[in-house]
Amino acid sequence: MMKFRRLDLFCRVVDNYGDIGICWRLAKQLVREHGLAVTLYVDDLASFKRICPPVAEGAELQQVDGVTVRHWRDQDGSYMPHEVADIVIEFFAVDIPPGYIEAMKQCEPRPVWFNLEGLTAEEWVEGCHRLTSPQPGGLIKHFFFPGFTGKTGGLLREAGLEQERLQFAPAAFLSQLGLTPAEIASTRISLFCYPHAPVSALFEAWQTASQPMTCLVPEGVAADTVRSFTGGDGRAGTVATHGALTVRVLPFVPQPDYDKLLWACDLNFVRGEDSFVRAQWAGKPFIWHIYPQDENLHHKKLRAFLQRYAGALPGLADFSLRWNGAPSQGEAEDWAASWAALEAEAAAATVRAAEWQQQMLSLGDLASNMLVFAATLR
Ligand code: TRH
Repeated sequence: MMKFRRLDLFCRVVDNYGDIGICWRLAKQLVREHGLAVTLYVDDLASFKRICPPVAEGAELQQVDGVTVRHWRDQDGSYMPHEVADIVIEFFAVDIPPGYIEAMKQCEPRPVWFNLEGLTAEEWVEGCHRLTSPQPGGLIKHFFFPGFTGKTGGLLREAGLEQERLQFAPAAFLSQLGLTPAEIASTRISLFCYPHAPVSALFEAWQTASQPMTCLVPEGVAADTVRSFTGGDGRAGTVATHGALTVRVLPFVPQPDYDKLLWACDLNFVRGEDSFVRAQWAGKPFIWHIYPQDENLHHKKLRAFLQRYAGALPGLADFSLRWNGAPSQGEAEDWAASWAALEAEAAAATVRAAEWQQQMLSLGDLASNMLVFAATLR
């Protein structure tokens, strides 16, 4: 089997943190678990630094956690064949610099070229996964899709993640984040959503909950609603209680700590792609706020996932659709009723979360699956 030594990963930060969040995880894992020399080309070091504080925003080239990080400024410049890696990954179909592609054409053998696509539960990806797309100069691009079935590349997951989760002690981590013993003893919910999420309606419903609840919100998330609930400036450390609900603003934490936050909560509101996948590895119930697309295309993706995940959880399915502004057949009149239906399913949702996690574990992990496939191409 041909041993690959070097891998280059091209990441463009469209907006938010998911693009770099996913690429950073993948880059680190390929170095740590597969011994590859990885160069991550990324165009936005400021967003990168939010999830990985050691990143130097002004550096053209830097080493971070064993990964070579190159600031990808533009599409200009020429490259020599020796600068081209054995495996080249474009994330989300970003355009690799033309000069780099010219150099790829001069490599013998040609590099393995992947377009790592976005995650969706829709069935069509099974037909597109691993498809080839011949390119000029004898180059061949392969589509590689993450997914939830054996006919896809599976999900990103580091080798030691599950072990680390099983050994994790939430109380120490939460008190380090500033939570009081009463907040730690309450029902804990993490809230990571896009600005258009109906948070104020939910806060209202939670204030009349039967048990004390603590909602943990990363700074900047649902900022307006958090400010009006807390009456503060919404900065990290801000906390307020009304009725049964306590809202505490957390700092935006380094990526590995975000996993711990998910492990420490009873229910996680997540969004986009990376936090969505991490919530599944946390083995806890979660509500997904999907990245909005034109003509509500995202509702189709959401329904495709709920069909696979929440077939036996009508309360969770209805709540998720409502949370994303998608029409739902659910009976619930309003948020209080929708929340009550979700709460009534808490035990079943927890069982389902653990079951689903095991199902996803059985698919292997995306990075290893990709390298196994790459080895068949040489
Ligand atoms: O930030 P996002 O909304 O990213 C999105 C999605 O990826 C979407 O698919 C993509 O099309 C769009 O960007 C352009 O959500 P996501 O994917 O969950 O990424 C958030 C990252 O931020 C994830 O890696 C976890 C990380 N994070 C931290 O490191 N610390 C924190 O405190 C929080 C809240 C998140």
